[in-house]
Amino acid sequence: MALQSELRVAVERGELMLHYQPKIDARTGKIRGVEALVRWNSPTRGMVSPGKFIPVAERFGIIIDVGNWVINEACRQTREWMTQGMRLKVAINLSVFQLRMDNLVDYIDAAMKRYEIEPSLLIFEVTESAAMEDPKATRGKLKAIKRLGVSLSIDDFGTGYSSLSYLRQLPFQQLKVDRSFVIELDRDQRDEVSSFEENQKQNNDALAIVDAIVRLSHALNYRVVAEGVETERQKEILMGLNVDEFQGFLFSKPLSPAMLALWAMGED
Ligand code: G
Ligand code: G
Ligand code: NA
Ligand code: MN
Repeated sequence: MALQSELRVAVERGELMLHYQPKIDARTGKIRGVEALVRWNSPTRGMVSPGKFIPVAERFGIIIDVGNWVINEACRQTREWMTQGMRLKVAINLSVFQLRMDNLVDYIDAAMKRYEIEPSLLIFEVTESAAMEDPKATRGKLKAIKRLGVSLSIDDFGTGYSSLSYLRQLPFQQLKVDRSFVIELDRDQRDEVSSFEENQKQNNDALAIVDAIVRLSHALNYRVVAEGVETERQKEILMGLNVDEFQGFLFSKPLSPAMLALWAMGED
C-alpha cells in the first residue's frame, strides 16, 4: 500500500507516538522544557521518521489529523507529567497547513481545557518559512493563538527570507537558530575536504551570523535556542554568544516519555 494510505489509518490505529527532546537552560545547565517530535511506528514499515512522513501528510491532506493528534497527545502527556510532579514546558510543532485552518485556535483551546493545562506550559513552534507564507493571514492566526496565553517560537531561523520589519509584527517569544549555523561554528573538526583557511572563514562567518541573530533577538525580547548542538566546542562558542537555551544530541536525543522522565530526574 502507498505510504499515504497507510498513514491515513495510522492515526486511528494508534500507531503515532511522541518523543521528547530536552531543551537546556544555558545558564543553569538544567532542563527547561522539551520539544515534542512525532514518530510513526508502522506495522509494515517499522519506525518512520517525521522527515519522511510529514511532507507526505502535508501533500495528501492528512496533516490536520496528524497535527490534531499531536496537540492532544502533547497536552495529555503534559498533564501526566504534572500529575507525577514534573512541570515541563512542552513545545509543539505546527505545520503551515494547520495555520491555515479556521478552527486551529479552538482546537488548541479545547485540548488545554480537556487536560487542564496552564497555557504558560505550552510553546508552539512555527518555521520561519511558514510564518512568511501569506504574512497577513498568518499574523492574525498567530496573534489569536498567542491570546490563549501560550508562547510562540520561530523555528529553523536563518533558512527563510523573513524581513526584520515583518518579524517585529509577529508575537514570538522565542527564536531557534537553525542547526546549519551551529554545524558551521566548528567545521574544522568535521570537514577534511576543505582547507584549514576555508574552514576558518566558514567558522568566522557563522560566528558573526549567530552573534547578529542573538543580538537582534535579544533586542526584540526573544529567548534564543540553538538547535542541533552536538559538541562541547559548539556549546562553548554558543555560551560566549549569549544563547539562552541548547537543544541537541550533546545533551540528549529525543526520548520516549518514560525515558525523558528518568533523564529529567537524573538531572536534579
Ligand atoms: O525528529 P526528526 O528530526 O526526524 O524530525 C524531522 C522533521 O519533522 C523536523 O523538521 C521536525 O520539525 C518535523 N516534525 C517532527 N514532529 C513534528 C510534528 O509534530 N509536527 C510537524 N508539523 N512537524 C514535525
Ligand atoms: O525542524 P525541527 O527543528 O523541529 O527539527 C528537530 C529535529 O532535529 C528532530 O527531529 C531531532 O531528531 C533533530 N535533532 C535534534 N538534535 C539534533 C542534533 O544534535 N543533531 C542532528 N543531526 N539532529 C538533531
Ligand atoms: Na521544531
Ligand atoms: Mn527547528
